[in-house]
Amino acid sequence: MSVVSYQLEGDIGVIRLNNPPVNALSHALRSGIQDAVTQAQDDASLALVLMCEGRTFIAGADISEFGKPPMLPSLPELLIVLEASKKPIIAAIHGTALGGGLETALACHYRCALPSAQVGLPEVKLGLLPGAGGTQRVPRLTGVKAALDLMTTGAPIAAAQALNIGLIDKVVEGDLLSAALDFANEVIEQGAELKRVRDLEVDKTATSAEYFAELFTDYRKTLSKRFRGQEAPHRIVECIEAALNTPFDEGLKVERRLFVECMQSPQSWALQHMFFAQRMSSKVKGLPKDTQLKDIKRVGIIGGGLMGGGIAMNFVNVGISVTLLEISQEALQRGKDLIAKNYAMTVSKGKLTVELATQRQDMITGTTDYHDLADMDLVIEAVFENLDIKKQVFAKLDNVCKQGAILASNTSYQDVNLIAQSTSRPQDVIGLHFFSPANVMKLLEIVRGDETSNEVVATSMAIAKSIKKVPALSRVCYGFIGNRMLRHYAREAQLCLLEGSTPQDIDAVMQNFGMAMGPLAVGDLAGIDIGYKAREGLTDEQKGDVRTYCIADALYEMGRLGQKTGAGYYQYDPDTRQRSVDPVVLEVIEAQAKKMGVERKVISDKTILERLTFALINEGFKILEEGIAQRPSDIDVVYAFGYGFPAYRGGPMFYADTIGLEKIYHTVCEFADTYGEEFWQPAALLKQLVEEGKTLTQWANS
Ligand code: T1G
Repeated sequence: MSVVSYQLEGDIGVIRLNNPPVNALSHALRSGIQDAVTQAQDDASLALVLMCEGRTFIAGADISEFGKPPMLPSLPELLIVLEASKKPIIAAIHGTALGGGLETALACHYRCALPSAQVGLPEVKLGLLPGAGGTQRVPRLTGVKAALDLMTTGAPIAAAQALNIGLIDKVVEGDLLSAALDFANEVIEQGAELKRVRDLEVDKTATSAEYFAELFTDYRKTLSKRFRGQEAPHRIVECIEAALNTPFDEGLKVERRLFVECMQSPQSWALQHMFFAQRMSSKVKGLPKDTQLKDIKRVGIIGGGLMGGGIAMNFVNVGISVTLLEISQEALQRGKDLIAKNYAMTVSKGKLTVELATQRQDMITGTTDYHDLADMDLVIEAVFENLDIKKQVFAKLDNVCKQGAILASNTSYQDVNLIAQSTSRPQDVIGLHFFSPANVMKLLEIVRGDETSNEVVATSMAIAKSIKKVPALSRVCYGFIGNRMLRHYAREAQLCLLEGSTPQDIDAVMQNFGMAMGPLAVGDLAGIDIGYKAREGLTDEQKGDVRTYCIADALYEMGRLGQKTGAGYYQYDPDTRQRSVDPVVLEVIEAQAKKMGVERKVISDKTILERLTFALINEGFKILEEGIAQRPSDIDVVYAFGYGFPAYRGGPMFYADTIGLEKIYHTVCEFADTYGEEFWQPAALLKQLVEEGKTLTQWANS
């Protein structure tokens, strides 16, 4: 079936695009549009309508074509053809007109949209910028400030707002084609003016050159904080400055130059990798296409603490009712109060109305009786991280829940197989590991046990999508994907501390690398008591080398648990929670080093970075060779969405290919010589790929 069709409807030529699933501007689509517009120049039509079949207007350039040899017409060339049309072209928008899609609409002479439509320029999320005239046309319609906001956030806006800032001309009700034809006839009756955006000037009324200079300076400062380390946002500002200060065609040249720079940047390759990685992670290898999904209408959650309450919010936020079970009315009330506090915070930020917050909380029913879970379609246990307690909970669930209910544990470490064996239905047991705060963090680690059924795995993936999480499937091992790798990253942070660094040295290196927070600040946020208590149940052998936790234990024993006690690796302002260096910590570190017979020496930033990131990567290779994770990009999803790893570096495994596996392998071997093979055993898969001269991406695609 042709991706572009053209036919006359009365005096109007209608160009219909049909390139599922999102009408991305593939080469075929670009050629088809160009042919249709060219044909229409000489036919009986008086105006043209450009619209799309399927669920949305054009959602952008075809990202799958990036990096391949360019095929003409390019999108910028096509848009020049559209704008030069002798007959007015009306873009009729539904769904999401994004990126090159919105740019196509802007090259048309008029734009109309359904009330439910959204428009946006999300290129910045791919490390790019609108490269088909968007940076030059948008400011001419909306002014500079709205253009800056639209392009640097990449966030879509509703049709009404787009109308308000001048991006579209009309919001139309009812059938889109009929409304667009009516609009086109109106345009004809009013003289069929060719309103080319390129002919407009950026509005400078009542604003001085100094105002704009200051605006751009302030904006750049804000962007440096919000998009720390990222290049594309700053290039967008440069393009918009060009729109303000130079003629249209000059501005297009600036845009083209900077767009090409973005396309050639490792940051963009990494963000494009993440775009596909987060869509790939919900696909389960070997799962039959016709696997039945269970219908999840009622969800039970056990435990109304920080995690349970956050998990409950995910479900009521999408209209799924929750029964929240706690051990007492007091505990239940505490849980509900915590949820109420979370919603109140969202309402105070203007992100939610009071009515909706109330409506969602009303969908949470409290109970202290397990029998109230009998009809639940899914029950998620979020009790204390102790295997025996979890086994007891699942044994109770096995007794009360209906057949076919999914029994899930929010455990972050415990063996899902052992939990499943405490029931008569291991095929219905799975791990759904949420990340704190559970109502905010996007990652959901789905842990399949040896006996977990395909239906339960497939339904869990569907649940993740419905509650707007990004899933990653893991097999059972200690810490699954994320926390297992984190132990090695944290180990190196502790050893660097003991051997010569300070918390601020290490955290500065990792924050400059792009991590949301450094490992020691994260330790203070989570609480030093968490690790201490997790170690309490372990034998000395299980605890591992005492050097990897002696500092943490010393701080714990001093009552320094982190933010919750106002001091940990740092000290915290009681009001602002602002952290600052605490000289006491260095004394603790030096005392432990002395006790361990470790002579402290300065460790370079480069060594700190390589020890922490290569430890993470090496363990990631082991997770792949053991089949714990399905693919390298799933590990990247885990780290970008669960641990604050910079998406513009593509996640730890993509980053490994960026550094080069040979460099990593040889450095790991050097670390083995320097720091001992106990910690630095090169992964077999890493060694194998280096010997074969393959990248991890090539291995994953083989
Ligand atoms: N190109 C190619 N494939 C795309 C695509 C695109 N732009 N957008 C989506 N897909 C695929 C996606 O991989 C998935 O495939 C399927 O469509 C459904 O997507 C010159 C250079 C439109 C809001 O960044 O934000 O234009 O997994 O699962 O949740 O200035 O897709 O089924 O095989 O996300 O309903 C700018 C990206 C490009 C928009 C729909 N545009 N897409 O969300 O479905 S750069 C974007 C989205 C650009 C110009 C520049 C979302 C969506 P599969 P989905 P969804």
